[in-house]
Amino acid sequence: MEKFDQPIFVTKPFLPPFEKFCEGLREIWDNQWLTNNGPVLRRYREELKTYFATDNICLFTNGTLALQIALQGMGISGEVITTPFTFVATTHALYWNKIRPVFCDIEPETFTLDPKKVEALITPWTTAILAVHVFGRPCKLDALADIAHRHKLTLIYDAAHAFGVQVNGKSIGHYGDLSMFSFHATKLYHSIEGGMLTFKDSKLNQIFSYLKNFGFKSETEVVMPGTNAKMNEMQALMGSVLLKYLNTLIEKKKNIYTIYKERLSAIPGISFSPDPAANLEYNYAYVPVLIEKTAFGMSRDELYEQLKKYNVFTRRYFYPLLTDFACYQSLALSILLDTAKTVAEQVLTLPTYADLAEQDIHKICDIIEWIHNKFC
Ligand code: T4K
Repeated sequence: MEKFDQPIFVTKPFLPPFEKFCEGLREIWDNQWLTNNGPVLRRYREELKTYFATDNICLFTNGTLALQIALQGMGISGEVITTPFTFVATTHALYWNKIRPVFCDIEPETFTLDPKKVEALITPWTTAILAVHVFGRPCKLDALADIAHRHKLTLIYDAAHAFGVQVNGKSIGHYGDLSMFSFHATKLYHSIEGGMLTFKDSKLNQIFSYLKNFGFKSETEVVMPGTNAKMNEMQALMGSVLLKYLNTLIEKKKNIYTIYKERLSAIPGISFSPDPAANLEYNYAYVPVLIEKTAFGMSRDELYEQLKKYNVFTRRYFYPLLTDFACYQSLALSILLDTAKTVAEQVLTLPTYADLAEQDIHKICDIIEWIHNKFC
């Protein structure tokens, strides 16, 4: 089996035609306005308001700071129930707000927070649930809303992976009290770096605007200890230009996902999450598969290493579990995280990006099939 001539990475940012971006750059040059709530950002925010059908939108320089500010602005404190199967930024945002993360196990099918296990973790100090629509798969929205309502907890979603996802015809950003989206270059949709909050309580608009700009109310008044988390004009321009490509991007990603699923799900030891339910418009942002060692013939880690020899650089999102990182290892666990552990040990995310050629997807599948046949 031949290896690829060039490395195939897990993702590659989608870029608009060069001329399209340059048209917008001309405006920025003419304005000589680069950041601090410039005209391009203000226009982009209006476009997003229309897309999300809400006025409650705030833009940030990245998703991590957006989430940190969300927690600060909503006054979340004490303990927050969250998932260990996510990118480190989810838990770091709690840490920066001096909040204790209480880790709950995940569901085996969608890898999202398991609502059946949440309630037992609630204590008098619990103030919120921070769940993650990991890989863009929605959490159990109704069950989590019910728990949050009954226990008077704030329900926050890390929707970093879920831009473009719709549930019951509504954007996923409409569920829970607040959602954070990441527009990092590696995401399905991006603004080079960037982040966004959507939320229910319109009073938060003002608070978040203060917090992302040092707490300034006017030139001489600072009303809260804010930070600098503003999105700049170049980021806003990229986000605005790419918004027009969103549906095309999702279509391309869906096609890639479908080919992988058709080709690989027949191989023993490789499994995919169940197909999205009828009420869900999924964004196919990632292609996570589980590799079960006995049936496949080698472990996920061995396959990950083997694939590198063919110039295929998959990723093990999200391994290790957050609870295994040095900075969180000492946190006491209230329950076993068996499903999260298994998923973290078996998960492999396969390359997916808009210009990944069909023949290359088939070649990646051929290589995986070949490795399986050779070792099994
Ligand atoms: N919550 C969740 C659940 C998240 O997943 C994330 C971020 C956040 C919160 C925080 O949001 P941000 O503050 O980032 O907005 C990447 C991203 O940096 C990170 O945004 C993302 N999650 C995470 C899942 O993935 P790495 O360390 O895997 O990135 P890196 O640099 O290894 O890139 C992955 C591959 O992409 C590379 O192998 C090559 C390719 N690549 C990357 C970049 C940056 C390119 O081809 N071009 C590029 O410009 O974290």
